[in-house]
Amino acid sequence: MNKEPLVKQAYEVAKERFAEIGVDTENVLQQLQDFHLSLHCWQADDVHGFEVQAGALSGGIQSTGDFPGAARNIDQLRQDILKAKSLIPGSHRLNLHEIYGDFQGKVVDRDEVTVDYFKSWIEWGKANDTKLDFNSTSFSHPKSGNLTLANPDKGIRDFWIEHTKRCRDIANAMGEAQGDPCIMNLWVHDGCKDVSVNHMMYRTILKQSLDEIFAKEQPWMKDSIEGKVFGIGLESFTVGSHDFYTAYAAQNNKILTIDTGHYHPTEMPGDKVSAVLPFIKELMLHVSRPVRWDSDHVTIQDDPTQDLFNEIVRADALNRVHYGLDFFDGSINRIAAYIIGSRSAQKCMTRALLEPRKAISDLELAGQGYKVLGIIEEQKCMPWQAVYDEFCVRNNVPVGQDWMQEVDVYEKAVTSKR
Ligand code: RNT
Ligand code: ZN
Repeated sequence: MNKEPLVKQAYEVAKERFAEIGVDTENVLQQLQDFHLSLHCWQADDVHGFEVQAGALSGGIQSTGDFPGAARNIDQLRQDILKAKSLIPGSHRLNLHEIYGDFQGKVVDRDEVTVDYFKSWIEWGKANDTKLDFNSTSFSHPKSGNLTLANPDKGIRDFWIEHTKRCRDIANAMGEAQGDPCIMNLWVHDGCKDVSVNHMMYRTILKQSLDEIFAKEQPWMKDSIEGKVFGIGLESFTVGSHDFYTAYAAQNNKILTIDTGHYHPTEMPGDKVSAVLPFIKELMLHVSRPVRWDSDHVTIQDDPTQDLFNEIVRADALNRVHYGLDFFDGSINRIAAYIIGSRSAQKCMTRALLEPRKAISDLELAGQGYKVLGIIEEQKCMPWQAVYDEFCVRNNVPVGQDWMQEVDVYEKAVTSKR
């Protein structure tokens, strides 16, 4: 069924309903067009990567499930990403990890990596109108252990410092080639499984390693740093905690990454936004979904995600936030995972942008508390989905669940044959 005429009608009604409360839906559609996600490459293959010498996933993270069709090589991964992107409205970036280099069958250790192994990615990005972001990779390696950049063993620590410095060079080259800074995220799993006493020492070492890594000026890349509560097997202590990186980012002018799976279960990641933005210029998000722990389930329109985007819009911080995704569910169709996660994030942003911000802010300042509460509650039933549908139509992607047919065709023709 061609839904376009119905979508148009519904949009016209929505436009009037929102205009009545002072919200311009055309303006919101423009803002949505400027809302770029950075799709994480690692949902396509359960965080495996293309190292010839690749071992099992380690570093306190886990992808569970063995749904058939995971990308097994660089061509398959690129094909999957393009398929997913074709069913997500808007234009989006791709976030690569170092282990996804084009190694051409060569064993390249992490302290040997250079931009040569990412040349084909840079070309692919240009050819497919996709800007790249980057990540150093300290997990899934014989030297990963429990401690990398915070390791008191100088040999191991220097190995990871060298790796991370090289990754910054690669990110810088990507940024320069695309004429737009590449954001390089740094997350290391360093921590302790059980009671430990040298916390100050580990954190002091991590700080020193970061200082050394960040010493080189890199004009075409930006550093973001990501903390965490705990990892599997490292439950008792995390060197790079949220507090550690918040302080480091504030003092050293770095981007702070907020991964929605990295906080205590009742802690709201959205509340971090206005708490850190007076001190930190920019944020990177890893939008994910923790089910009981940092399980990295596919993003949905849940309360924490909605609250996070509301807080960004209410803080007038849209241009200070970068929007990465970070989930890796190996138990379902992986193309669908990208589409569901991305479209859910966009829907949360649509709702956030459609809020009559000025009006409720004024009411709050005028002491009209019940009206603030009332409008926010009524807002949940406003026809926001008609605006999102219109966004899909204008971007030539299927409306509603119609994308599923294309995923099924692709599964049958491509992923199920792997
Ligand atoms: C792990 C962090 C980190 C990773 C990726 C693969 O808990 O969230 O961002 O998910 O680097
Ligand atoms: Zn993350």
